[in-house]
Amino acid sequence: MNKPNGMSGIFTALLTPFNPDYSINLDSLKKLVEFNIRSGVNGFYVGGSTGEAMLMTQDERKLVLKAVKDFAGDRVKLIAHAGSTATDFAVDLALYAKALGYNAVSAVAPFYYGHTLQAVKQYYYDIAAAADMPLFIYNFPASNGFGLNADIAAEMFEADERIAGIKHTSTDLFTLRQIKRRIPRAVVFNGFDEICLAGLSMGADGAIGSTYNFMGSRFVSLYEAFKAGNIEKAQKLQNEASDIIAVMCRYGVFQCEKEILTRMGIDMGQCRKPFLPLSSEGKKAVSDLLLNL
Ligand code: MN9
Repeated sequence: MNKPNGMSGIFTALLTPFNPDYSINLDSLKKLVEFNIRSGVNGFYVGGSTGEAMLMTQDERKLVLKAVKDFAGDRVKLIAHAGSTATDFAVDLALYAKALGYNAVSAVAPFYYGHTLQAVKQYYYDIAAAADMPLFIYNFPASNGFGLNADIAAEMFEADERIAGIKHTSTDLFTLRQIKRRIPRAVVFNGFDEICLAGLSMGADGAIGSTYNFMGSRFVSLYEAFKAGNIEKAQKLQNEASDIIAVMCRYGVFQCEKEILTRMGIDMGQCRKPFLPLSSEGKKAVSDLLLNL
């Protein structure tokens, strides 16, 4: 399988807007998709951590995958996150995304049971074989203890050519570099927005992140500045964004993102439980942030 086309640049890890009763708010989802496409992002990562997919039923996850494809069409690249605790659920979602015309699928390692490395690898091989399309490993060690290193990655890319890339949600950028060095065909996305520029400078092909929901144009400028060799401009954009993200981390990243977008005119609702609602201090902090956006 060849390197997938157009899989680079800034990808928004889409939030899922909810109605007051916590059902999915499709009107707002459409607005969010349009707003992000207008901001110039290259693609969407749909149904991941940011999308609260782990707090949704299988049918709801499919509903979001379908709605985003309907709204976005072929205007941007689409990666469907299909990861789950059960291989069968992940395969079901991957097949659904493929039928919808998604460009790639991705999956976080199976969480909760603390599986053996052998079992985790098999989970990815099963998804790749069933979906028969480019698969991005979602490497997020802090969430499930499974951390990809260059040796494991090299073995997996060697074993299945459909394994196309990695969403590297880790501050270990030496590992990112080692992966790029060992596996030239690997497409690697940086996963923490606060180190986007660092990830790019260590060889990432692009970045997938939650704060791009409302700061997409800023990170597109950062990416372009980096590519053009204008590091000073890229650093300025990163540092300003990092100051904003630092405040958000204190009060809840997704809650703050939803509050910001709601105040910008896209009604995002609350995060699902067990996320707590944004505190009054958090709302005050968001008001201050909005003045500087
Ligand atoms: O998809 C996001 N990862 C998680 C990427 O939320 C686990 C990031 O965008 C972070 O939300 C962001 C703040 O830490 O970098």
